[in-house]
Amino acid sequence: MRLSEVVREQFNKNLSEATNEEIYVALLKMTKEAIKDKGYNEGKKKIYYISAEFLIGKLLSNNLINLGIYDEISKELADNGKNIAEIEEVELEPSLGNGGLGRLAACFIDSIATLGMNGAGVTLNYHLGLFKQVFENKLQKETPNYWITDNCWSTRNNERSYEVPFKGFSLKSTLYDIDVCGYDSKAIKLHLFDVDTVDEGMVQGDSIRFDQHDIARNLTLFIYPDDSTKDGQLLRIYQQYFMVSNGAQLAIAEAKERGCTDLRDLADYVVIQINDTHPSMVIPELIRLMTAEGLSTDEAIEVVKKTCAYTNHTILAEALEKWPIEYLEEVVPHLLPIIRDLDRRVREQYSDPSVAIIDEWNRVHMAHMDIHYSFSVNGVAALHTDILKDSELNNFYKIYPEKFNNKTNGITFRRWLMYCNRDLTSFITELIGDGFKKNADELEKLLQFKDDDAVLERLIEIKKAAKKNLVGFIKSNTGEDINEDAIYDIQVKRLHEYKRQQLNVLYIIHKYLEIKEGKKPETPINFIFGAKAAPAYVIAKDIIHVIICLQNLINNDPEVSPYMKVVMVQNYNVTAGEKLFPACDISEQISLASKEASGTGNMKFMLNGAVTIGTMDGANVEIAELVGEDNIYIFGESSEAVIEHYNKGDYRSFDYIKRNPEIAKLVGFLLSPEMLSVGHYDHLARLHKELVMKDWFMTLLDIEDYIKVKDQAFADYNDRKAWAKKMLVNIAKAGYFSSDRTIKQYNDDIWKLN
Ligand code: 26Q
Repeated sequence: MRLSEVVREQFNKNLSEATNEEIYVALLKMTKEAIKDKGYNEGKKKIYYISAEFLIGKLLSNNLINLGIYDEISKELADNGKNIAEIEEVELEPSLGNGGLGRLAACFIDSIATLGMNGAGVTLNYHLGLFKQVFENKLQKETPNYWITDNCWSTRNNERSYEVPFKGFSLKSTLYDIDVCGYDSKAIKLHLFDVDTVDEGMVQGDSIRFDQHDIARNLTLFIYPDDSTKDGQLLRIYQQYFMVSNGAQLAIAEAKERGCTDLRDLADYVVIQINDTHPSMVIPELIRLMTAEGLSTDEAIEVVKKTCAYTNHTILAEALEKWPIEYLEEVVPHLLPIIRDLDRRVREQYSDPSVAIIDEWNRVHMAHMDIHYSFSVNGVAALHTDILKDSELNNFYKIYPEKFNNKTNGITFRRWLMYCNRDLTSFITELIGDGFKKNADELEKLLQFKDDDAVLERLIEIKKAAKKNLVGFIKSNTGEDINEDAIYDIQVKRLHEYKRQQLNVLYIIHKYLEIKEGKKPETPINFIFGAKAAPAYVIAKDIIHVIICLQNLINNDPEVSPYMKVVMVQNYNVTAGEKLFPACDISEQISLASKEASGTGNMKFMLNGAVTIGTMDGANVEIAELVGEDNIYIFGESSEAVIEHYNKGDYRSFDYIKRNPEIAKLVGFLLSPEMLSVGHYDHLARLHKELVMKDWFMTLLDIEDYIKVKDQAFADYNDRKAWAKKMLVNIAKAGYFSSDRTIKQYNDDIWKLN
């Protein structure tokens, strides 16, 4: 049925007379039906990707593209005086994730569907997601992000509901499903478990505060409610257990429906990928469920060891979950005998206390449980996996070398090229045909145009159009006017000290002071940031404050603003990313080497023709190998050198300040009269002190090299043709980072679906 007919049927109107909201509702209905009509992937064995986060973004256009009807629909809309971009605006973006890990899960289910694999995502139906970020008084404020309405992509599935026991009570789940349509293929489901008793009215006003004790009413309100307090941590355990118990019960029920008559054979029907440690309780839960059905503990453990696989996404010690036993006793006492038994078995075999599950302070190390009781342990980029093997998890690697493997992350090109950069996609298709849409390696064919002036010119034009588009977004998002002919230097990612937004800040101060002294850049530069900080992460919030202060100071200074501007995008999310990646010239990937497991924004920028400035960290290393040193700007100390600094404890930021007056000047500027005229003393002073006295993530270690290399990048930009060649090489070499490649590798090496 055509869209105009659906609109007529639903609203008794012509398409040209319908409102954008009505058209959206009609498209939603039409698209949902089209997906259902195509059907779902099948197979004896099924992959359950369990993740506390699925940062799916808006789905309308993505689904239209994957169904192959985007062009047709946008033409029909245009013929009736409507604009598809305005219809897209109607959809609310769910914020079911923090950042990389959640977005990776979303890219993965797109690829699982596209590659025809039998699979599903399992998560929770957070009613208010993470939080919506607003800036008030130059500070981050967190407000609830409502996204569930009568017209959203999830549908209630009344066929599945499970009882989940907690200490003293149990909760019955309700299931909501979102169909994830593959590109030119069938669909899979994202399962979002919920409880009917959840009450959005618990939230206090426009804040993210609520009563953390009333579990039946608050369980699925927010993702990761503040876990700096005991109540917050208990709620997190309630959430995690609710998620995995439902996931495990679902996997067992479906396995039986597919013909599994003996749970000892479960691994022939089910494989569970544990996305970081957040779903780790699925291991004792599966054992509990299977022993309840008559398996011995030994048998149940053997089955689990063949069914579960674990992905590690971080080496930051503070992000590795260790739950106090007493907290688990308070929430899930029935799991404790199982966890203690798993720990006992480990201790019987290995005397090294560093590989035990329960430590001397009675904390349960979730990652340790995963490694002992999964058959696969993977890191998310080559360097990251090497660091796990050689240092972070070396004691485990020595026991289980065969379990460790690398799966370098990837991104779905459907969203991060074909949807968000339609001009570039058409141009690539003109040049090399559309084979790259199914086989991303074909992008390499672009290399034959490396010296073709007309092609390079077009790339520059396409970039310029994307910048123009971003100018409008920035204006509406921040109120700032930015120059469309400037260099676009962009750092978008969660705010964390290890990602070193503060290093970028110091460069901006350097540039500002240079311009003040009369040294003007040949081409103006826009420095663009987007980042949410965890609500309890004080220094991260101070860094946001400093960026907004610089935006205020610099953009309003007539001596400086013609040459540089700074903007902090409010509420950076998937939708904002779709506008930012295509417009970028320089992609900031400047984490302290060894700390960024992979990064995936680096891949999105590269695919859209940005050139990376980065450290040899995470997947930057693989990007550098692929594009070669002429097409990337690498700076800073190596991961080995950084790890050695930590081992020796010999990094002192104060020494850098003492030794180098230039560095002292940049850091000192944070407390200058200029900054104090726009900012809050407490916040500026706290960050200043942190940088001078502690600087745990070694900002000053790399600052000199960063300034030198970044100055070089800005200078090189002025040779437009040479720069366009770098863009082309980056696009051509991005094929490796398709999540289709990643998922094929997961399947070949880990899942082995039939
Ligand atoms: C842990 C304990 C208590 C509360 C929260 C958490 C928590 C929450 C979220 C720990 C970690 C996360 C998210 C981690 C994450 O996004 N990691 C990123 O994963 C990406 C996909 O693999 C990588 O590309 C990034 O390098 C990595 O930082």
